[in-house]
Amino acid sequence: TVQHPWWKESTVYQIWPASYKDSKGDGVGDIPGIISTLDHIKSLGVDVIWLSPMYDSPQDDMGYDISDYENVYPKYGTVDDMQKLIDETHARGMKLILDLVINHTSTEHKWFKESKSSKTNPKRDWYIWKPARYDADGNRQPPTNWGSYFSGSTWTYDETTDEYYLHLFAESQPDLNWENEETRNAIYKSALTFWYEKGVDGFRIDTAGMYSKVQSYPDAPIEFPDSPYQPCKMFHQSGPRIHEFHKEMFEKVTSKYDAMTVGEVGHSTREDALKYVSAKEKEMNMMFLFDVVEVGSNPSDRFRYEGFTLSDFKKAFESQGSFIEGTDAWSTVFTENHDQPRSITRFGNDSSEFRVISGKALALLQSTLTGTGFIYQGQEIGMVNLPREWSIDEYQDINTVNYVREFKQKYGNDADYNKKFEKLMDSINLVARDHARSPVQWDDSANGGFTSGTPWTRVHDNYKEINVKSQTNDPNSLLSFWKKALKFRKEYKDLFIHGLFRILDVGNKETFSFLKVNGDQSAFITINFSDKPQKFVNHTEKKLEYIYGNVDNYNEDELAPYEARAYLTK
Ligand code: TEU
Repeated sequence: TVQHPWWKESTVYQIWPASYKDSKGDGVGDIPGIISTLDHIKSLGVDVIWLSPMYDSPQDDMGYDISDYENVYPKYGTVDDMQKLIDETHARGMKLILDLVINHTSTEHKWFKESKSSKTNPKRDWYIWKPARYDADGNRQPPTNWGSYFSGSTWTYDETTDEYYLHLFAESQPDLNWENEETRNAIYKSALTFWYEKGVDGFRIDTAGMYSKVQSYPDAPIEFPDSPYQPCKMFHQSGPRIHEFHKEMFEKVTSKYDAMTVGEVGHSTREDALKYVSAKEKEMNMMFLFDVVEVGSNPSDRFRYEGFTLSDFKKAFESQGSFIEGTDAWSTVFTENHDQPRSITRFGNDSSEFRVISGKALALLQSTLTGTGFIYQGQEIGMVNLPREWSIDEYQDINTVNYVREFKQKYGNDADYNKKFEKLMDSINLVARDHARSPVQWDDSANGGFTSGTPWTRVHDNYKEINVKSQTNDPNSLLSFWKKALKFRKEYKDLFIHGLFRILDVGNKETFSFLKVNGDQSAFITINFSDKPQKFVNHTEKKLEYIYGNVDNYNEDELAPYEARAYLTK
């Protein structure tokens, strides 16, 4: 049998520190809290933990705004706590990867403070500064019409030197200037080497496609006529020098360690995708693409949600994963992360009748697909989106908050504002990032056992019904099903982790059936994605041998609502 690198056959569990487990009662999750749950994570069948940013930060974007790469946010703990987490994770035979946020820093980082202090400061060129433009009436305007991912312009004016700095995300997240070699070396040393030397096993690379900007900084074409600022991905996504930068980072740092790297690229042509993740290119091991998580959403504005069909969903898995076939590249499988809503609400059915069974169907689906698998905290117990009745004030994510502020400015005086706002609330309730950030529900005690204090963000009302403790000892729980699914994933890894993916019923709007093929072996998977029974169809010409499914006493000829089965073909 072929010997594969460890990161290909690993299941990764993502932790969002603020909302995971609070050990001290200040209402915010922390590193000792994580350490106290390592056995839970291990018992799931997880091999690698990915910890979202725990670095020192003013927390404008929950730690994706870093003020010091070499320190830990005090509410989460200390560098010593991190060392303990690394060691305790290793002691259980698991690995730990961190988030690598190096497209931008916080405005509170010392590098930026120096850079903004004067035009002649040695770090001036470490960020991206441009002079103003002036319109016909002599009014000062930003250098381009680019729109930020978090609403408004990508440029903020700074009086000290009468120039604008670039920030693709929040005003407090200035983009680093990757054109400057000294800057790149400082990033490698502070953000990568510092943590590799402490024993971390790799990184999830944030916004990995955005470092190289088109240097002429042109205006973007008008895509949203109702906005002064326009999507500008074409000028910073997979830009002219991006592959050169990744090759350099790999050569100078990553290649020195037995590391796993997964780049958050999101949107990419498949030609570029292969450049990022082909083994021979020596850039990174694998990447996150957003075909699945963004299905039905406008890729430039998630809240312009349009809906999707089951066929779109199937094709999204294919375009996201199958581009590696016949190459030396590798892919990822995920349906949740900290930027996405809960998968049961988004792709399954979160009604009390179908929540658990559709969660199991999604678990079976994810566990039979090719690539390295990722699970997000709370997904293993089937946490669902925040209730629709909750007010907008419960939403704290900068993405949501800024969007709503801009929406009010735009439409606040319209006669039908309330109607417009309720429509926006529908899509916020479906796709906002806040849904992933509500505290993990550990048991049925106050605050779901997340904290003994006042949680920084509201705990979901359903924690008595959905929590880790009650599911741990229940063999029929979603948690127990995930454990089973991850076990079968390893047992049949040639098919599930490495096999080719062949959709069999692409146009069918109720069922999702596919083959996983490896040489002359194959598995047949069929899932009912509707709330009605569907006829069972064996799309293969072969005999089937049942592996597992989410209905115990199943009917040979019929799939129950959200029933999922995996078979070997004979
Ligand atoms: O996200 C970058 C990204 O491209 C998106 O998923 C982004 O969150 C979305 O378009 C906003 O609507 C990464 C992190 O995952 C995210 O949490 C950070 O906010 C962002 O980078 C900035 O560091």
